[in-house]
Amino acid sequence: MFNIILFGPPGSGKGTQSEKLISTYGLIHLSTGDILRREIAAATALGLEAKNLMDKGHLVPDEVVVGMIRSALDNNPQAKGFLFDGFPRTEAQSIALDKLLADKNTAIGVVLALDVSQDELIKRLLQRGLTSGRSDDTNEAIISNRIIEYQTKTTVVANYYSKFNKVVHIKGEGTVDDIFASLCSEIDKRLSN
Ligand code: B4P
Repeated sequence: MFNIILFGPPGSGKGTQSEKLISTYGLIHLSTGDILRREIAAATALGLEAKNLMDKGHLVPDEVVVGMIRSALDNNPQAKGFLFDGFPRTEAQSIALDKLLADKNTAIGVVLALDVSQDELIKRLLQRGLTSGRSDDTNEAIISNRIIEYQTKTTVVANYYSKFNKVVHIKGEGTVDDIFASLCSEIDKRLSN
């Protein structure tokens, strides 16, 4: 099993690159953002709680997202590997993920961190907001909150995995195909070892 965390600030290209990576490597895509948006669309109790937080640019509580990931891992016993997109977002989520994977005799193989400047992030998210219908993409103040949440709560995830030498930084600006090639090169190096 080979498991990857695709890491980076909101708008760094995680969702975009995930689509390409899962079809190339046959991984199961676990995007906590996508799972939460499905809960919102289905108007579940969890979705209503999540929408309230997401619309302000805040993170959803750790126990909620960890529970979602636990179920997804349990529901895919035959997976060749998982691509975690937008998860973990806090140190508590990182510790919980490592434990869930250890219980299944596996671990994170690599954390691929997309580096993108703040100006570019804001530009991309506002652009996406024109068509995505996502309420968290249309307002610059909410986008700024998401970036602050990332800086205060999520950058620690890279520090956490750096202690285990698992983090590789990738330039996240340029064409989607060039960034994809850089990501594949790092994955291929590890798969051939
Ligand atoms: P997510 O769904 O994870 O959304 P995101 O970080 O905004 O987007 P992503 O980074 O995947 O977007 P992409 O770059 O692909 O989270 C949404 C919210 O859910 C969070 O704010 C939080 O409230 C909640 N949540 C999710 N997970 C959570 C967790 N674990 N714990 C707590 N709360 C959680 O795309 C951005 C745009 O850039 C697109 O329009 C794309 O076309 C464009 N783009 C991509 N690559 C480009 C390139 N190379 N050049 C130009 N444009 C590019």
